[in-house]
Amino acid sequence: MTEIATVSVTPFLDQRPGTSGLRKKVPVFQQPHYVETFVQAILDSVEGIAGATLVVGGDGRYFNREAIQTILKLAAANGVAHVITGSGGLLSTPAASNLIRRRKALGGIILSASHNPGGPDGDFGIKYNVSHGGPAPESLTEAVYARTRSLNGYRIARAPDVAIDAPGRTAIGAMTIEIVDPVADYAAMMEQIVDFPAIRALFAGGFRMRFDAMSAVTGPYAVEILERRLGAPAGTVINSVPLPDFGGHHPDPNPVHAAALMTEMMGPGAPDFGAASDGDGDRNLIVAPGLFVSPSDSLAVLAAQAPLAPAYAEGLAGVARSLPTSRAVDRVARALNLPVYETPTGWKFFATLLDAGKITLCGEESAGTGSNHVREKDGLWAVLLWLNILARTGKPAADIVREHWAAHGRDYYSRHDYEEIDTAIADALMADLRASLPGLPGRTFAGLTVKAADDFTYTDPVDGSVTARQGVRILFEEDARVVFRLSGTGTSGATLRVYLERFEPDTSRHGLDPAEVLAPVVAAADALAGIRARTKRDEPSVIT
Ligand code: VG1
Ligand code: CO
Repeated sequence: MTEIATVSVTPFLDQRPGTSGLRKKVPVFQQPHYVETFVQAILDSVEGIAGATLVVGGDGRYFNREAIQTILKLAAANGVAHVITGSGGLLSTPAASNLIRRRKALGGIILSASHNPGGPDGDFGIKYNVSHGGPAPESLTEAVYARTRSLNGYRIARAPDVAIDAPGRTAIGAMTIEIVDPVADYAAMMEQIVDFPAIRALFAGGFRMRFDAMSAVTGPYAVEILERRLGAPAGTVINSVPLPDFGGHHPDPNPVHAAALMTEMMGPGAPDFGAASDGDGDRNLIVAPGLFVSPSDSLAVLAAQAPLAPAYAEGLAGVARSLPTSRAVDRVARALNLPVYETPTGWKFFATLLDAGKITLCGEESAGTGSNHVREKDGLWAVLLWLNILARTGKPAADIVREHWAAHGRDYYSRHDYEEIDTAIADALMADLRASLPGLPGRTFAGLTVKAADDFTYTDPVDGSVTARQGVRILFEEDARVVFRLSGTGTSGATLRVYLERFEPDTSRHGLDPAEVLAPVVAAADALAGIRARTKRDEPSVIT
């Protein structure tokens, strides 16, 4: 008989999930009872845990293995009947979402801090996904948070660690544990969505690609799909072995953190196509030889060209983007007469729209793109859809983008992040900005005149839930826009994100440097919010 212990605890008061689950430094999660308390709060807050099937897995970062063993013992003690995990405890976020759906699980516990660095001093995270495969809605994450502050104990099985490194079955007490190949179901799903024969023919014709898995979870998925099933040459996928510290890098697929890939793609003899993914495999970076494709543009191109893939051959029901994502996809929607939705940041807001069949594709400026195939963003899926488009059109990636701009206009775009600023300073900046909103229309900043200014409140068109204070947006008469918000995924201090864009309809002006085009918008943003004076920073920490 497996002994079930009840352990008393003093609640932790800092376990409030952010944009995508609870994220903290590894040493915070390593405190005695910390993981246990948060997971017990999840198990207490979700209805139907007794007898349920759960999916559990993570991106392989430092502390993944220990956390999984703890979660298995908590699940067993709380009456979960069956757990499905990937061998080694590995599951990319989109693969976990797929498993929850395909296996009709009650939900899943995903261990990741996504694009944040890993290792003993890096970041860790835990989030809960519900039965549709997507992140828990805010009503549930807030209930979990309330529970963490009130519970006084957790239940855990006193059992030895179980072996999860190879596919098979094991158990803790009455709870069975099924260890699956993390890639198999996901790869099978991709074969149903995109045109594998066309992509296979593309590679057979000598098409060269570089995929940087950034020493994170996507490596095994990319090797299996790109190299084994699609015939890309061995070595197409680099940094393909998931490492607990991601080789010391930031597994964030943007031009700054994927610098080696960018250098190769901008240099002589660049491959025909470059891509990268993040820590947990839900983000994607797309780069053509000599041309970085901004995630907002990538979403717009995919929306315009998706019907070239078998899964979307009948067209799209609609599209959605998060507030700070550029309006490029709106222009495609207008041209195709499709509904377009603007949501707060974070994938959880797309789930109701996808479930209701209102949209087929959606995305975020932070390199997240996805569709109705799962309820998470999906990095490798976006890369495969791009390959499908390249294979079926026979055009170089850069031509696809330039022709897109010629047809719809170009939304020059950039994001400026000010990381680890003092929380009080960041809060005051946002509060003062909010207070100034009513007086802004008609005023001019750095030559740009404010047309409209508000703090975004979202009303979900499906379930009617209202989410307020999701970002300050300022629209200028000159068809430029700036959005300000504070990050909900950081683990130290505050991160101010400033999202900048400007529309340019004139094709002869589509080859300019985004920094040059956006300079007046940057100046206006500083004049509006006093960023430099308040933060005492001359420059953002990261520009993407
Ligand atoms: C960031 C991004 C957001 C994304 C979130 C989770 O959130 O801006 O678009 O959904 O990370 O992505 P924030 O609150 O820091 O701006 V991931 O790849 O962590 O699951
Ligand atoms: Co991620």
